[in-house]
This record gives sequence, C-alpha cells and structure tokens, in this order.
Amino acid sequence: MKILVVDDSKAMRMLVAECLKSLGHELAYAENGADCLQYVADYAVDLILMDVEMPSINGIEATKAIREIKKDDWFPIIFLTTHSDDDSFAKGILAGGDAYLLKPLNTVRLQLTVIAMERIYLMRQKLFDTQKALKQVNLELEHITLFDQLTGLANRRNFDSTLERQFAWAKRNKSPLSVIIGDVDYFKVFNDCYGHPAGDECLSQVARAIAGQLKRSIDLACRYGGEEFTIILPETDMQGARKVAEMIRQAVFERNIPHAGSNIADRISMSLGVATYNGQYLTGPEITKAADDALYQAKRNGRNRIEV
Ligand code: GH3
Ligand code: MG
Ligand code: MG
Ligand code: MG
Ligand code: MG
Repeated sequence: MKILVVDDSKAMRMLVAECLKSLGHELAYAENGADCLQYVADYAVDLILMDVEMPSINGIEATKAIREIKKDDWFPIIFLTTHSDDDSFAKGILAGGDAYLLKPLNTVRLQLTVIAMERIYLMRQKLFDTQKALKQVNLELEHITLFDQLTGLANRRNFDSTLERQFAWAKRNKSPLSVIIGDVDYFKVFNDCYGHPAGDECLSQVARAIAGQLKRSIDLACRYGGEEFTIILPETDMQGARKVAEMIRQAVFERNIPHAGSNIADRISMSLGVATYNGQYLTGPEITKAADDALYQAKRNGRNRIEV
C-alpha cells in the first residue's frame, strides 16, 4: 500500500516510518492538513496515518475534507494523537476516521492496526474489480443481443425496437420515415460456387458497402437475416430514401465481388425495396412489409435495381 504519514513533527514522522518499515509499504509524508489535501489531490493514496494537532488545517478538518472530496472512494484513515478522551475519539471517528491510536506511539498496535485496515482495503479492492469485470461482461452481452456477429451491423431485434421507436417519433412529429430492404441476388448459387466461408466474407463486404453509404448517426443499417439487410432512415422522404438505396446498390455492385453464377453480371449485386411512411401506415411492421413488397417487385423486374 501507499501510506501517507501526516504529522507536523518530523521526529514523529521518522518514528512511524521506522515502525512500518518491516511491513513493506511505500511511504509518503505531509507536514500538515493542507499538505495532506494537496497530496491526496495529486497522487493515489491507500491509507493515511493522521495527526490531529497541526498548524493551518488540523487532522479532523483534513479528514472531513477528504471524505467530502472522495465521496465515492474510500481508503482507511488512522488517527495518531495525544487526545485520549472519549470526546476526541468520537470526533475522529465521526469526521471519517477508521481507527484511533494514542501517542506515545505503541509500535505493535500501530503495525496490527495497519494490517487490519489493509485487510478491509484489499477486500474492497477485490469487490471493486469484480464489479468492473461484471460491468464489462454486461456490456458485451448487451452488444451480442443487439448486433450481428458476422457483419457488426445491428441485428433484427435491434431493427425491430429501433423501428418501433422511430415510427412513434415520426408519427408524433408528423415527419417522414423510410425503410429500405436489400437482398443479395442469386446468393444461394454464390454459396454453391464458392463455399459457405466465402459466402460469409461476401456478406461482411456487402455490410461494409451499405454502412459506408450512411452519413447520419441516426440512420441504422441492420442484418435482417441471411443475405437480407434493412436500413432505417428517420426524417427521410421517398426521394431521399430512393437516393440512399441507389447509392447502396451502386456501392455493392462496385465492390466487384466475383460471382460467376449470377445471371446479372459476373459479380455480386443487390435488389432493394423502399417504403416511406407519410402518415399512411399504422405500424412499423407495415412499412417493413411495404418495403418487402417493393423488393419482391425489384426481383421480378430483373434484380440489381430498386423499386418503391
Ligand atoms: P434471390 O436473387 O432471389 O434473392 O436468390 P437467392 O439465392 O439470393 O435467395 P435464396 O433465399 O434462395 O437464398 C439465400 C441464400 O443465402 C441461402 C442461404 O444458404 C444463404 N445464406 C443465408 N445466411 C447465410 C450466411 O450467414 N452465410 C452464408 N454463407 N450464406 C447464407
Ligand atoms: Mg501535531
Ligand atoms: Mg433472401
Ligand atoms: Mg430469397
Ligand atoms: Mg437473395
């Protein structure tokens, strides 16, 4: 532990240092309360041995100030003082001290008290580390439930909840909301030709092509399932959504992913359907259905195209 020894008497500081030497801690020193507060503000400290009577800020005031400043943090503060009455003892503990030792210094009691405080301090650190690890695991779990493993795009669950939220917002604010559904053309044949791992890599690239076309942070690109992708475009009318869909179609095509089995060109292409809410639909799923119908038309009309 890093132990800060606070005392206005140099002789006392040296005595304490001598007494703690055998415990193997790192020691630092402060000559008064103000010094101590400055040190705590600048450096990490694990335990303080605190004198009470000191010029400027005394030990009681310094302890109160530390507990106030470090409200969400804690390390042990042990008082070392000549005031042996109950009143003084109470003042020390109520100010935020954890133990109260008397001068003249009893070496054994000081050592044992430091050992006892260290035990509590380390247990607290351990709990803190566990808490941190749990938070990290929770973040990772949350990510897994909201994002697609392969492409890193939002997953279907994320799409559904985001669309519901954005739809309600669009309704309330009487603003347009567009949904695009894109589906890779002849992807089954691609898998048959190049194998499933190559198919996965292709889907990752398609995802990157899609994400690369979205410039606003409120737009959400999702992997809806298999080789189908959806995009939510809040506050976007049909004209704007059509532009985005066309840019995505081009970006996918221009990735130039070879696809010898395609009937379109010898590369991967995507068909897209676009639907825009302008007060006519009642629910998010209805917009999605309209975009899906448009996608079906795009497939029927020859693929590698968009329909609305
Ligand atoms: P269309 O042009 O009409 O869309 O034809 P298609 O072959 O793309 O459509 P179909 O729905 O018949 O086939 C989709 C294929 O996508 C079938 C499935 O094996 C493949 N697929 C779905 N998810 C994945 C995946 O995660 N990885 C890989 N490699 N393939 C996938
Ligand atoms: Mg003193
Ligand atoms: Mg499909
Ligand atoms: Mg299909
Ligand atoms: Mg397909």
